[in-house]
Amino acid sequence: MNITWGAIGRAKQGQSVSGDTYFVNEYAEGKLLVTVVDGLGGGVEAARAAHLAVEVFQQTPALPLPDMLRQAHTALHSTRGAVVGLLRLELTQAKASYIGVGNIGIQVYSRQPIKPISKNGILGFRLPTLLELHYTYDPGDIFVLYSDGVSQQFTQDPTIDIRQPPQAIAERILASYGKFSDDATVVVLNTAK
Ligand SMILES: [Mn+2]
Repeated sequence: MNITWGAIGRAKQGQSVSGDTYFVNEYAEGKLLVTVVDGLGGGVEAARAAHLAVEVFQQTPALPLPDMLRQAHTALHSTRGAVVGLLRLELTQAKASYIGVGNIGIQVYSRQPIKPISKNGILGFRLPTLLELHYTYDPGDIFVLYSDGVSQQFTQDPTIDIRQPPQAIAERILASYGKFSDDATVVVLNTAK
C-alpha cells in the first residue's frame, strides 16, 4: 500500500533558515504520521524548537497523539515553543486522527465532512486541553497541512487542481498563497490506495 505525498517549505524573505519544519513517516505498514511544526519567532532558534518536536514524534510514532504532544511539550520547555499539527492516517481502515495546537492549518478535500480544528496554545509554554479528532475518509481524499505563512484563502480557490500529483499541488499552493512575511510550509498527501 502506497501513499503519495509532496511538500515544500520556504523561509521568510531575508532569512536563510526557516523556523517551520515538516515530517511524513510511514512508521508501520499502512500507518503514517504527518506533522507541520512552526517554531515561534523565526530563524535558528525557531528551527531548533520545531526540530526538537519532530524528534519526539520520530522516536515514538505509535504512541497516542496526546501522549506524543505532552512529551514534546516537556521537551520544548527550554525553547521558544512551537505550534503544531499532528495527523495520523491508518490506510487500511481509511481512518484519520488529528490534533492541532496553535496556528497550523489543515484542509481536507473530501466528500466527507472532515473539518479538523486546532486549539490555541503553544508547545513548550501552554498546552491546551488536547482535542483528538477522528474521521473516516474516502481513499483518494487529499489532506493538506500548512503553516500560517500560507494564506488559507487557497481553500476557496477552485483553480487548484487536486488531481495533480501532491508535489505539484504543494508547489502551486505555495507559489500562489505563500506569504513573504513568514516562513511557509505546505504538505500534501493523496490517500489513494
Ligand atoms: Mn509562522
